[in-house]
Amino acid sequence: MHRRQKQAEQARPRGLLKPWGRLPGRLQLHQVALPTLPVPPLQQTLDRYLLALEPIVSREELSHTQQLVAEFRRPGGVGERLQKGLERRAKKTENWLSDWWLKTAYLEYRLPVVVHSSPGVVLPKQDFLDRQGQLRFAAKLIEGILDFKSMIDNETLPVEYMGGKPLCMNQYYQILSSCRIPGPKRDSIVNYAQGKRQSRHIAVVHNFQFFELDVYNSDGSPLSTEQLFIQLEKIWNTSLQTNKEPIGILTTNHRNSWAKAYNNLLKDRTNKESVRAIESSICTVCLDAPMPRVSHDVYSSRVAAQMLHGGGSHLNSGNRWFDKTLQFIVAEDGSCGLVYEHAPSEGPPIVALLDHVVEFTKKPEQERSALSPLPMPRKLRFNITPEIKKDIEQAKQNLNILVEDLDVKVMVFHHFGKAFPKSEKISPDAFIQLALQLAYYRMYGHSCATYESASLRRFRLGRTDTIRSASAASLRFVQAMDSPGQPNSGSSLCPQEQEKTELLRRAAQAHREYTDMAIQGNAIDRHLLGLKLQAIEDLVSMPELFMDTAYAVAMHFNLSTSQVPARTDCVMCFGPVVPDGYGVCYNPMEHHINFAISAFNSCADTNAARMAHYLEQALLDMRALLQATPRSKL
Ligand code: COA
Ligand code: HC5
Repeated sequence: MHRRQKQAEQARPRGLLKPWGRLPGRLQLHQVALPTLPVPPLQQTLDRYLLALEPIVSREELSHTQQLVAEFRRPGGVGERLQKGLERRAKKTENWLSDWWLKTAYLEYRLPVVVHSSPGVVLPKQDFLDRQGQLRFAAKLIEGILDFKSMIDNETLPVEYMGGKPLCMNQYYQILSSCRIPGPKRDSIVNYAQGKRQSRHIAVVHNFQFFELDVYNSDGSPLSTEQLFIQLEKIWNTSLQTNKEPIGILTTNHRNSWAKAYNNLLKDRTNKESVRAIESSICTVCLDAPMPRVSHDVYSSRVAAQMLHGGGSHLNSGNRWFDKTLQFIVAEDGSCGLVYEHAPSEGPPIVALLDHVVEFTKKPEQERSALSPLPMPRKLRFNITPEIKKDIEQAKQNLNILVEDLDVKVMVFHHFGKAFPKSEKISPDAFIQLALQLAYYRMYGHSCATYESASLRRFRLGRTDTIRSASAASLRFVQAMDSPGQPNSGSSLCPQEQEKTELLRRAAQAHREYTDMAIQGNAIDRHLLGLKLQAIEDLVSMPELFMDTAYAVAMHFNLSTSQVPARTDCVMCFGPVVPDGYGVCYNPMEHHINFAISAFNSCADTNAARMAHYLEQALLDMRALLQATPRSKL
């Protein structure tokens, strides 16, 4: 290594992810030019924290928290001390938050990745109905993935922009050839994207049996669709038995249990080699058994659940390695999609890859060239000891309970899409978030702490912050929406309708302002988390502010939501983050909106289909309101 480069390497701050070493030259230049994530001013965050509590806690709780905030913020107090610590950290690191976030939100989170962390994506149903069609589509899909990979490898992936600002591209370099590894207290991520050990194979799984499939020719060119099809057929034909142990089900367990089972599994050399082959693969392709037939109206919800968890140990849940960052799923009945392990990346880079792959699958196949025979893909063998068998049985049981507990409802809202709010000069995202507030309020009679993901990718190594969609303005709007009308005072337009419209517009404006503040790095959630983690790092006693009931209420997100726009007409889904909450993911298209709503059956108070129903009604009522009050009359 060149001396100066070596010095630069050594000077680099240490972190869990060390992307700089991996990024190629041109991108590195792009990355270094990105701004670093700011630490917001302490007083600003505390003021905004109190505002955010207003719609979700009682007056008494709020006044108690006001006192705690006053204590925390006083000159020379603990708040200032922690803030200084954060500012020092920001000077020393590429991004003061990213390693902390990765650990707190993912690697140290102990619940199973299935349902609790890994999102699923349902792609439009394909029109094949048999194995030939399934394998041909899977082959095309793999070719599309390799095409996208070549853009990453050659640095031809265009830099993305949001609101005219260039975005951090680091996540694209973390999604292929990577895998999560369970650990007793904290997991880790391995990445085989570059260097000598760069991956050349994918892992294919069929009937719970894993194979290592080399996807490059000896001259380095990717295999063609035809070649891939032949290789997939070989895999299929050597994995016809359906009585195999679903070894992959181990990855669905609680992380501590899985970490123990992992150690045990890897004691055997054959097992270790097989696990390494899966971990180091570019991605996994799961050739699934068909789902049980269901009626048309529950089909889409059932597929979303399939993508999230595989349907249970008797169906396809063992046909996965859930720690693998990217798993593409192609079932014999034409349903297909993806499940991804969330730690290395947010949804948008994954969806950009999917959009590319889906478009690629629509291209006509290229001219067939003469095919030289390829070696048989390597079957990955596992020796199952009685102890491993016990771990598998335990994992099966836990997974089946989780599968039974998950309630998913997909709703394609087809009355209108982004175009309608735009025509009313309202941000579509704000409109949808307000509809969610209205639906929740109508169901429960109060507002709840609401999380919406905001991208921090304007900053180097940025991930997300939280848009708190429940605001004083949203509460005023939802309360007004169903209050009994005043008698019409003779004008053609009921004055109350006008007032509601104004409240809707103001609340939408407030949401848009919060969004802008969040994507500029000035939201409150990650800052508060940073102050709390700084307190832990400095070994000062935990400030009372973080042990307060109101803080717990604010962090208990009964509505956990995310907008993930895609060019493909796909449905994206994830689980709730609290036992009595909803997960709501939406993909707003121009003339319709795809929603997936999740809840837990074990909670008597939540119901995904009911929420979907109220959401549909809320969206329709809001449109009717706006249409009844033309803007010119306001
Ligand atoms: N009048 C007319 N049009 C408007 C408008 C208004 N008042 N406000 C916004 N629009 C338009 C926008 O120009 C945009 O147009 P386009 O469809 O041509 O691009 C469109 O409406 C959508 O804008 P909006 O609904 O306001 O949302 P957004 O695209 O700005 O997205 C977030 C908001 C929060 C989703 C986005 O900032 C973000 O952070 N995305 C990443 C989230 C994420 O990472 N999710 C996954 C986590 S894993
Ligand atoms: C394919 C869609 C994936 C969306 C996943 C997502 O939104 O994850 C959120 C990430 C974040 O940091 O906000 C977390 N959330 C699912 C809990 C909203």
